[in-house]
Amino acid sequence: MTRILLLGGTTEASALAQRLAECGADAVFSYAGRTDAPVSQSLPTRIGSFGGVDGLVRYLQRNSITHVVDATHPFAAQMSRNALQACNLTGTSMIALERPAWQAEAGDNWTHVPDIEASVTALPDQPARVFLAIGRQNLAAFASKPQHHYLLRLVDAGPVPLPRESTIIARGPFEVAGDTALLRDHAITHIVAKNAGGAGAAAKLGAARTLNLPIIMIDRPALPPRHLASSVNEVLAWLAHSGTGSGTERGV
Ligand code: 3Y8
Ligand code: NAP
Repeated sequence: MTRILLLGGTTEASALAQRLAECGADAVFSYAGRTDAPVSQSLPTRIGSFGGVDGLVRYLQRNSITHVVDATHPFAAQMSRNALQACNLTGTSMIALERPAWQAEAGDNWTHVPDIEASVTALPDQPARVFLAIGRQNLAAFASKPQHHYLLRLVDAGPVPLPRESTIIARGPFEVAGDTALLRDHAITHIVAKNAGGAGAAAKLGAARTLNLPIIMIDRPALPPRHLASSVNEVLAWLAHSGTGSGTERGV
């Protein structure tokens, strides 16, 4: 009997959840509980961490999970590493739904950096006005350059560790027109972004192109080799062909 654990938190995960619900799949959606009120899903949903690899192994065993789909964000590297390890330990089938990295287009002004710390170093010393479109978890690193005015976009309100900042509370996905107006209204001179891929966070790339602004692009953390899919349909085909049920059961 196929039972699916869908590790979510991205637009693609939500789209896959919808498709699984439509075909009556036996699946559960998982959020980390990082935001106060995550978007509701069309699958039964669990919220909160598993408790490391051991906790995830116990979860897989206790819930008779046969397939794991890792549709987390490319920067959710710890979750992805844990999922791979737990699935190897329990012999659970796993696939990762990974969206392609963004590529700079002709005329774009991107500086690639390997991590958050390098993105701080890449900022100028002269005071600038910086759009930090990286969420909340990594803001503390920028306190070492307090001379800049930071425009922050966060999912939930809360204290931020930066002396000069303006905060926008918004949950994507975002549009180019809205991001262009935002960057212009705040006289932004630099953008820091994670190479998230996908459409949900791509609006700022188009806005930077329109306004001819430089982007400091944080490359994705490296992950161990794993079975990859780049679309929802590819995951559904994998589930249909690797399902363990007899021919008579509803495929997914
Ligand atoms: C909790 C679930 C859906 C999923 C939507 C996508 C698109 C909108 C764009 C900017 C960049 C950022 C951030 C972002 C985007 C989608 C997707 C995506 C970027 C929610 C969600 C959860 C999170 C966690 C949150 C992080 C933060 C990152 C904000 C829900 C809305 C910056 C990543 O306050 C915090 O602690 C926020 C933490 C991890 C990165 C960070 O380090 O701060 N996402 N984002 C998930 C969970 O609990 O498991 O609340 O509804 C999901 C989405 N965020 O179904 O429509 O698919 O990427 N999320 C980045 O890409 O740089 C915003 O502002 O331009
Ligand atoms: P992370 O750093 O890789 O994960 C840290 C720990 O959070 C994991 O080890 C796990 O705890 C728990 N966790 C993460 N994702 C989980 C999930 N879907 N279900 C249950 N537990 C989860 O992850 P993150 O970067 O904080 O991302 C957290 C969530 O936000 C993920 O769902 C991700 O898809 C979403 N998100 C992240 C970003 C981003 O920029 N990082 C952007 C958009 C959406 P235990 O080890 O204790 O089990």
